[in-house]
Amino acid sequence: MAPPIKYTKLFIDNEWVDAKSGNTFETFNPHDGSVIAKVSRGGKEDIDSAVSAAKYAFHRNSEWRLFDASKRGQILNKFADLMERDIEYLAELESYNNGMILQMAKGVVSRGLASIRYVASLADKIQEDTIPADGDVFSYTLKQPVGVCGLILPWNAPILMFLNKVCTALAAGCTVVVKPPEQTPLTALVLEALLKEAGIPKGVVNIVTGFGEDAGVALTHHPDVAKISFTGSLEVGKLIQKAAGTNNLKRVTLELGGKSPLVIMNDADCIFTIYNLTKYERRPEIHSLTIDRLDVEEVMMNKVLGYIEKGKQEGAKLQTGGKRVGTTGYYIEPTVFSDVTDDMTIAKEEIFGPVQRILKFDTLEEVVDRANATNYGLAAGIFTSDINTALQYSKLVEAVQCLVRFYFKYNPHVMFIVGPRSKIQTLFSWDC
Ligand code: TXE
Repeated sequence: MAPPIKYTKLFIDNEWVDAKSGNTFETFNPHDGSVIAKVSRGGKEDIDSAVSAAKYAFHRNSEWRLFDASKRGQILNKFADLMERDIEYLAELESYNNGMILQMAKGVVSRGLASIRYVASLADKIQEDTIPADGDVFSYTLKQPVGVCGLILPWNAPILMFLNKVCTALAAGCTVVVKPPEQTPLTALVLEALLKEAGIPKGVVNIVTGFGEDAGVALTHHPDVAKISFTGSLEVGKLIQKAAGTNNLKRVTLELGGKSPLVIMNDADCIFTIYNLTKYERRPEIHSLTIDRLDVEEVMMNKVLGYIEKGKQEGAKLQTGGKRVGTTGYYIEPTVFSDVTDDMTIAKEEIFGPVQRILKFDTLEEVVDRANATNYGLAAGIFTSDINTALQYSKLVEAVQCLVRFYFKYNPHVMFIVGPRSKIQTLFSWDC
């Protein structure tokens, strides 16, 4: 049964309001493409209202600014308690609007609770330095919240992205305007209701649901926004960086696309089966434990199917999958290509869907150079029994994080493959 939809309006200055334009947009259930709800579509005027509310709440004499740092931590812990109380509903709504399976959504919410409590513990640990200065001088640093933060979220992990950005900004004492993804706006609105229930003061957290080209652009160009934290595409990240440079030089933090090289060394003691990969001496079976990967909307699904066709046209060998599942919803079969070469489109560009590409290499040095030759550097991984190999690869691969002997157990893209050891070292590439 579908979870109840409780919130569909903007949240500005502690009130649920319609967009000034009165406009709304539909949000969909990726499982069957049906409309779940109509949500307020905020634009520039609504962003202006939200930013002025956040700016007022950031005034040096405001309730929020006069809070003890420990009280910020207490409110965040109360927020986590409320999320725990409503964990079933949050997980069901995330699964309903984003398409991830319920078990994964519950795992995501649980991880989110842990991250809130960790960040809450830091609120009163932001320490400064005293600096030895010559003469009769007392010199020290004072770390201050940067101000109004614009937080722009993507569709692939709505709750986790909301918590990672909002809770850290609040722990630091900032005020925020959140622009949730137009594909999956619903859980952000529920989280806002829980923040209000937890006692966050008026104007500290504001939510403007809407699209990038109006609400998103207005936020990144607003002169009273001190910082933007963005997760999304490389293309939009460049636009945001440029907007900051041509306006008030606001700070910008970007988490963009990924092309995560996962290296399987010959000494990997994890059991692998690579089935009928013609170039391999062995032809064992792949037992894919992969979950059918949902794309959140039809345009994303068609983009991934386009890459699959491109892979076939350019000569990669389709080992399994490659098609849409059924005719409703946006499911794509877990797909594996072998005989992929670095010059192929599917090797160079990010495919935000369940498409695994298998490439071969000879030496660690070679595979590091090839892994670093992409435009991305988000995550990487390696399976090996040799600690020196693991440490060397982790040091040399250009990625924000490198996982050794496991890989994103929450990530449905990743195909868990079991069976006898492959004889040839392989470079698996997954996007995540
Ligand atoms: O991102 P977009 P999407 C990558 C991945 C994916 C691609 C597109 O490659 O295929 O991004 O995903 C808002 N000014 N990642 O469409 O378009 C938009 O409304 C301001 C990797 O989700 O960048 C949404 O809220 N805001 C990443 C958010 O930006 C703008 C996770 C993201 O939209 C805007 C997600 C503009 N001009 C996508 N245009 C990861 N590392 O996990 C759009 N937005």
